[in-house]
Amino acid sequence: MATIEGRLNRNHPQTRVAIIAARFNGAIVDNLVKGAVDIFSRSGVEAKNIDIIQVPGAFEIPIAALAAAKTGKYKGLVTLGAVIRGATAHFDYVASGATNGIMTAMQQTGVPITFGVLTTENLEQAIQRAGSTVGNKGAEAAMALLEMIDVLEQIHE
Ligand code: INI
Repeated sequence: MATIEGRLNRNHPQTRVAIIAARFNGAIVDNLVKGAVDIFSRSGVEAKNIDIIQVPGAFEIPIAALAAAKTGKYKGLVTLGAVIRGATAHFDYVASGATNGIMTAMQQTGVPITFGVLTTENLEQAIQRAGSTVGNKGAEAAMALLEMIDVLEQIHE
């Protein structure tokens, strides 16, 4: 019997990744980016191998993720954004557009893309998930990405 699972203690000096970050709700997203970069740095991903791709809002994340994934340059992508219900009537469209588009980009390319897009009822919940009381979802998305990169490499071995 063989069990394949991602090793979190692996060093990643050759791993190249990109972070796709929405500028909308930038104060929140900046903290998600910091959390993701911190995890990558502590896992040995070199700063020169981390590209940060800025897009206007969460709705634009999928097209940038698809384009980045198609280049073949990246082992994986982290997507970061904050969609806050109180801020807009079109919350559901932006949130589901981002979610479905990111999943489609991942399925079309086979490149792992993790989901660090907050979808919250209000600003308070977003702040909590961006490095205060409920952890940092950017850091979690970076950890999930490193795990998936390792799982996929082992599947392909
Ligand atoms: N984009 C977000 O990332 N978060 C939001 O909460 C948000 N709201 O509230 O509207 C938002 N809207 C912008 C959207 O992502 C697009 O950038 C815009 O519609 C232009 O296509």
